[in-house]
Amino acid sequence: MKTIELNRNWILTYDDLQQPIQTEIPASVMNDLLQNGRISDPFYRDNEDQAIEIASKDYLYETSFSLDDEMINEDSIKLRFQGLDTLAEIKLNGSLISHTNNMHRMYEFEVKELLNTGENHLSVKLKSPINYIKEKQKELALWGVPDAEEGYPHLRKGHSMFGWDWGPRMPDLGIWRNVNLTSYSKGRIDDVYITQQHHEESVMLNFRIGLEKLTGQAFDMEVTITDPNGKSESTTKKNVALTEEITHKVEQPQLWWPNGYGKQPLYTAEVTLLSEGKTVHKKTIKTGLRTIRVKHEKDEWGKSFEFEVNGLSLFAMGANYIPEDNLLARNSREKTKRLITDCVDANYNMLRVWGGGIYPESYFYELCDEYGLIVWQDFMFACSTYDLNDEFRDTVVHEVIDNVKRLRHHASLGIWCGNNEIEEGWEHWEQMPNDPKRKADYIKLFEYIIPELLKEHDPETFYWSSSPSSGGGFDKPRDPNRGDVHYWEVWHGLKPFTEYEKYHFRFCSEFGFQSFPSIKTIDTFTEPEDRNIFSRVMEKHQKNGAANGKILFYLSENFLYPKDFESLIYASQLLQVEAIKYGVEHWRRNRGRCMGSLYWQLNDCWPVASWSSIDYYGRWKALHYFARKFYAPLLLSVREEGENVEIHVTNDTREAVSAEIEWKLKKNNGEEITGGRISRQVSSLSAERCDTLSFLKNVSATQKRQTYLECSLKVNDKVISNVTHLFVKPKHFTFIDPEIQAAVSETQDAFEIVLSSQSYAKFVELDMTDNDCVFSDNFVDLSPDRKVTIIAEKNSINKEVTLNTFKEQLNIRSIYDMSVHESSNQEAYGQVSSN
Ligand code: BMA
Repeated sequence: MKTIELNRNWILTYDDLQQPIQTEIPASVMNDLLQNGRISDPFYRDNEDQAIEIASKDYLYETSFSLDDEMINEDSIKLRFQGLDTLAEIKLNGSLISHTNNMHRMYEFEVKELLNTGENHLSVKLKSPINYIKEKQKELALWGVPDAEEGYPHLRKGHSMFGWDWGPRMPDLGIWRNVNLTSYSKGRIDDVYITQQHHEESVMLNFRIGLEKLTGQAFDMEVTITDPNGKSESTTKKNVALTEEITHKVEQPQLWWPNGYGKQPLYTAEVTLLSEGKTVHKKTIKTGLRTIRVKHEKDEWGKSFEFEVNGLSLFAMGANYIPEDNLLARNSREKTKRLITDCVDANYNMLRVWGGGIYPESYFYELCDEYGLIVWQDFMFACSTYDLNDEFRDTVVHEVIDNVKRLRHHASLGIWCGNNEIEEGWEHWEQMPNDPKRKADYIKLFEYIIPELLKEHDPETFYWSSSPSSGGGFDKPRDPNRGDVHYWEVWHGLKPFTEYEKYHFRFCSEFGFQSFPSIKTIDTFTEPEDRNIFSRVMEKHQKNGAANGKILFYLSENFLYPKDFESLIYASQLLQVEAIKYGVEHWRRNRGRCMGSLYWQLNDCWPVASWSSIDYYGRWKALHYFARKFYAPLLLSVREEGENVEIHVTNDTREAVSAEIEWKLKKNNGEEITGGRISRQVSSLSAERCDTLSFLKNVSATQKRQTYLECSLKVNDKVISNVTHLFVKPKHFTFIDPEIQAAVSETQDAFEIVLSSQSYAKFVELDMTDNDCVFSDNFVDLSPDRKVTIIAEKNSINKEVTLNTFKEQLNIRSIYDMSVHESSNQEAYGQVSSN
């Protein structure tokens, strides 16, 4: 068997293009035009507007390649496209091979009869997706979200490429994944499906192998398993049938665990097809040994929804993942790796691949395997109605089978989910037309066709028909006591952050709050005159209609009016922190009843104001630093209940801990008023209220505006976390100028910043003016008696800098600097009685 890649030497042409463009696969029209200076950056200012015109034309990609006799003489030659975006007419040496209609599936064609020894010519004509959906929409109007181009549900192309409430309307076209030719004689391995049976001391692997045979000759099969230490063992079977089962026992298995619960050892399975002792075809699959189950069982509150890995129920912590770039040709393993490691750095154990985008590249899942992130995988359907005609059904069936076969062996794959929010839409969204035919199509596709396909191709992975859902059949998809919930009353519903506490969802798979990205990111798409959140350019990069007003509403509820544009950006990121932290801490305090928190959203596909915690350029917003804190395996949290202050510890580690908590009630100048210590044993995988403090009844309303609580959690003499808590909204708290000092020194691999302050400082942000850096901690709180050391690893800075440059570029601000302070007069504090 021989494979040649056909990814090099392509040219792009179209009607108005004078000079053809040389390119490579992955290729996209907009990226090729951009790279060759034919269009200006579509992400800059309002350049997005040119995209629809570009996507309203047809384009031609062509390549030539030569083949030798050896390849031509084989019995079969397959031309394989891993991803065509989307409406392609494929010709080989002038003969039409096929028309395609689905970017989410793979296409393979037998082409032996069309190929020549020597030069061959392959062309892919891409038809305009915009013209297509317009035509189809005229024939049959399908409902979809108004933020995307009308008619998008007609085409199996990433929905959000047509626009979303965080995405530009930029439906690029391209050949977005590998193209290759494979020649073989005798036969090949068509399909390998591995299942695992876990026993006390061993795991039994069962291989179901499907063959394609082009000869009557007998084949043998060898299965080799290599463990994470490199030790191999093989099982052989002679004279195999077209479908064969082989079992292989792994003794003393090394189990795969999600991040935070253990290691991620991976095993390699090699399946070899042999004829007369010679290798005919070999397939290699990496997998991890684990069980992942979703427990959806009746209990005292309703019905659980919890992930159980190797028998251990875990609290899912993470966020929702959307496509990383609107121009898909710019994606890379390197960029995805950075994003995945950023998730691990923030203590995630799960990512939800949201259904309105694309099925990610295989390296995305390989990275999730390696780093221990469980993948919640939606099928690519979201917030829309579909017409389940024969053509649509056929292409979706291929799409499902292709992706299930591609992804089912990944250790990280935790759940298949039919779609995003469509069941909820039918039940709760007024704007969704009540169309019985489309509703019947919904049931057929998500509650019959897809689960039937999964029974055949991946019965081991749990299937959930929609997110959110209570189990399907339009049975109260928003029920807080069953299944998963998307909770949007905080943000879309303008409810206060405290509203989260009213609910004890079983699993909150979406909730979110918007913020603006870093000023450095805003600078990339604006001119100075645009830097006002209501400017036309800033509004172009804000896709959720009423969102800027919402940010300002929540701002008015929580903070003083910011003094300038940059302070407003900073404030928006703090609001986002306050919202999401409030929700997560509440759900983690209710561990057991609630078993998951996935905030909306991890990342951005272009520079935009959105719900993300990491922006398009990979810059961490305040929220990502806080995710690291509120998703820490050991979480210290404080909550007020009337006159009482509760101190909670949530322990998501596999060991019980002896928690030493120290609390201090302090004045805004940092002076200690009273304090105490709490010692408490917190069992593994549990949440405990460690104490209820009653000092608040002695603190007057005036004093509350000048008093804060500082708490630290120590385990084994190590401070795990330090938090401060205000008893009034930050806008009503009297912050004194903290006069923050930073002593910066250099070690071989890092810069070390020791922060100190003259009075209480909240949300102290460190940033570099021109460079980017991920700090060991950020947005910290300072008290005069507690210095905080922050490390900036040199390899986390995007450019080599000297100590002097680092110092020059280091910007520090806190909540005090956000607003104008006219006077330093303070209200008198008075006495706080100590009991
Ligand atoms: C959720 C998601 C997305 C959307 C987000 C923000 O409902 O599923 O469709 O972008 O909310 O509105």
